[in-house]
Amino acid sequence: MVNIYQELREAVTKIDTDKLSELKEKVLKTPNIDVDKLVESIRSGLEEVGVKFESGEYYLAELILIGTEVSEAVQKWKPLFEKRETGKKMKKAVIGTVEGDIHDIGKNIVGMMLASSGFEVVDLGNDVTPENFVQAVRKNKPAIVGMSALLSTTRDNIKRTIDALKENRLRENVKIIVGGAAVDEDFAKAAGADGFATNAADAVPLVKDLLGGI
Ligand code: B1M
Repeated sequence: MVNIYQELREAVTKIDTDKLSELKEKVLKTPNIDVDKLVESIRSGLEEVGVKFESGEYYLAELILIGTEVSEAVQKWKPLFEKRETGKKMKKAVIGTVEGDIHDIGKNIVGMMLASSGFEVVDLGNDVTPENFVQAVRKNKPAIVGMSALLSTTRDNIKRTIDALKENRLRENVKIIVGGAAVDEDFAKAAGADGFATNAADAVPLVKDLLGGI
């Protein structure tokens, strides 16, 4: 039997917006939705869309369409992420997609997961310059800074941001985690980050671990 996660993955991959609209509602009405499986089905569906875009099967207009649809779905499903709420607010996390990069679906999910685990999340949005990260860290004094990068042309802006934090003597006060399709463990280490998360579900235990197991 096809389950809701498979249906969702297929609707994303086929850019079937009618089916996706139906599933946006169905997900909210389905009891005991597994949020991690939900995220994985849209992530893997979008990954396949990316492959089809690269091979010329899909055009930019289709990439924009599915990107918008999935962003809307994720916002609509926000209550599902909030169900994991632990109650008390803990430490602050400043997050953003780095300069030059407007991909924000993954970063938004990471933000919701952190918020649902008790972090106070300051989301700077996308295309965030190193200077804006510096200002936000100075103002909010977070325990965590999280950066997302999906383009190979923008991932070096992670290092530029970390360097800017160092120049402003703010680096030693924060733990920095990075993620997104353009980065991996080795890149994270070379850029000077404290950790890398392959997916949103891994981001939460990673930050808790970096903060001494809170
Ligand atoms: Co673009 N895009 N895109 N795109 N896009 C990619 C990234 C690409 C791989 C597609 C491809 O060609 N195969 C390719 C990059 C190639 C490269 O650099 N090597 C690409 C390109 C080329 C482009 C444009 C240049 C296209 C053009 O204009 N010609 C352009 C660039 C715009 C810009 O940023 N300046 C562009 C534009 C867009 C849209 C705007 C149309 C849209 C984004 C909409 C939006 O985000 N609001 C879009 C989309 C949808 C994609 C793909 C298909 C899907 C991305 C996505 O949302 N995935 C993508 C293909 C791919 O990723 N393979 C592609 C779902 C999301 C849940 O996964 O973001 O990986 P992800 O997040 C995961 C983990 O990575 C992790 O947790 C998340 C959940 O598990 N994670 C973190 C992410 N951030 C984290 C941070 C953390 C921790 C974990 O800590 C802080």
